[in-house]
Parts: sequence; structure tokens; C-alpha cells
Amino acid sequence: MKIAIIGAGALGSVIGFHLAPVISITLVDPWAEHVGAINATGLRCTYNGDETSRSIPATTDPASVEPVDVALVTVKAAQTAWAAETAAQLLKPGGVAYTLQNGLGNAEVLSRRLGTLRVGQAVTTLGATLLGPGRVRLAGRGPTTFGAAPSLSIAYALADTFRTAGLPAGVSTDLNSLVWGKLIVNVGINALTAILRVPNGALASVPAASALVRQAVEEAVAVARAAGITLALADPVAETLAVAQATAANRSSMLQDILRGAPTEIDTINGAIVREGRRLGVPTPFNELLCDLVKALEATAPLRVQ
Ligand code: KPL
Repeated sequence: MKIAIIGAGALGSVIGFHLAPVISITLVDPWAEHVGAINATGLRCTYNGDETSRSIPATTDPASVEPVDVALVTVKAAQTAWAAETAAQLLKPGGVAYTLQNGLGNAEVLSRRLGTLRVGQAVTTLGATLLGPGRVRLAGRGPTTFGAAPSLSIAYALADTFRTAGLPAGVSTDLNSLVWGKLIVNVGINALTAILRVPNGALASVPAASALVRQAVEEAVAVARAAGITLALADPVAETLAVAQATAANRSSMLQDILRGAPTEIDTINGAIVREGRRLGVPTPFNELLCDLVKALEATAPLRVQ
């Protein structure tokens, strides 16, 4: 099996770093400086203070990659349309793209270009931060679960490959409950950490912040129920706060985006709750406010007082 990882950000880079010794992979990313650094000195991955360098083929040019069986899509939501075009170029006729992205709506963007039978979804809790060109930090090897659709045999092959590479992985026939479970955790943590500019742990340790997490999560749970989703979380507020505590020192991906002046994934996270809420007649005023605040943060970046 040949794999291309589309998007060599934090997540794509750590996955590539682990898979490279066990399977044929190529990293594809438009960021020339990052790709150049990986090709020059290998991808450097720090874990618990130790840095290891590994040589991995990386390119900015999809046309230079031989056709692959699987494309793992790990770009930010704003680049999903580019990833769809890239996957269309890279995949063999029977090949499948799996999105490992945060939030809702990315699989639909890929499906519009590739067709639903060539798009799968996976949920990952791998924690990583991109440190700079060619350098990534692994925070934790949380499990990755591949959806059984559209191909059970490819899902099992991917989970096996991940496990062989030292990454915990499995396959689920009910991925939707995991997708929504992760969405709800992101709804509770990402926007609030970006607005308050705090590491994840502050949401669990400061009661006034935990109360805001509760508001965001309770609205999202009401939307999930109205959508008929069986959530994999027994107590969504407590479990979101537990994730904030377990990743206490981390900066959420949305806080990292805001600090870099990059577009955030607010539309596929809290924005998805607002859209689904409207469709199903469930009010989501707090998530609407979070969306407006994050969009204002994005728009005012050049004017920010340091
Ligand atoms: O997935 C995450 C993210 O930052 O996007 C959490 C779980 C909040 C960890 O930082």
C-alpha cells in the first residue's frame, strides 16, 4: 500500500514520522520552507525532550508523486478544497482519501470532488505541535479510529499499519458518535482557549472558565441529540474538562492559529454546531457568540496590542 499525507502540519508530520519506517509514504504540503527543511535534514520530532530525525520524502508538487492507494488528509479546514484537488491528482482509480481533520464538513468537501465512495473519515487524538520548518513536537500518542466506510479492508489495513508504526489505532462501524464526541470536546476547548489566550488546563482549573465550557458543550449536546447522534461520551461536560486537564500544558490548535495570525477552524467546530442547530431548530446563542468573537479575533489580528 502506498500512502500520501496531504498536509504536513503538526498532525500530518507526526503521522508521517511514525509511518515512514514501515510503509511507502510521501508528505505533500504547499509550504516550501517546511518541505525544503524535511528534504535537507530529515523531519525532526521531539518527544519528552528527546529529538529524533528521520528521512521522509516530502514535496510541494503532487505531480511528482507516484499514484497512491490512500491519501490521509490532515490539512486545516481552510485548505480542504486544495486537499481535494490534490487527492484527485494523487489517488489511483480505486484509491481512498481519509480525512483526519477536526470538526464537521470536511468529508463533504472531499466527497464533492472525489465522490462519497472514495472518502473515509477517521478520528484521532494524537497530540502534536509544529515548532517550525522541519520540526514537530509529539505531545501524546492518543488513539486513531478509522471509519469502516467506504472500505473495511482499507480501514483495517490502515489501523494495522498505524499499530505497526507504534500508533494506537482501531476501526469503528459507528464513527459518527466518535466524530461528534471529538467535535464536542473541540467546541468546549478550542474557541475559549483562543479567546482567553490560555493553555487548555486553565479551562479545567478556573471555575469561571469551566462554566463557559459547560455552556458551549451543553448547547452542542442538545444539537447532537436533535440530530439523533448516540454520543460516545457519558458526561460530555466532565469529559471535555478531563481532556482540558489531561492536555493542561497544550495550546489548543485554535489558540495556535490565532497566535500565528492564521485562519482558524471555527466554522467547522462551533460554526458547525450553529448551522446544525439552525437546521434542527435548536438554539445555540453561546456558540454563535464564540464564533463572532473568534472571527473578530481573526479580523483584528493586524491591529493587536502586544
Ligand atoms: O484537539 C484539540 C485541539 O487543540 O484541536 C484538543 C483536544 C483541544 C487538544 O488541544
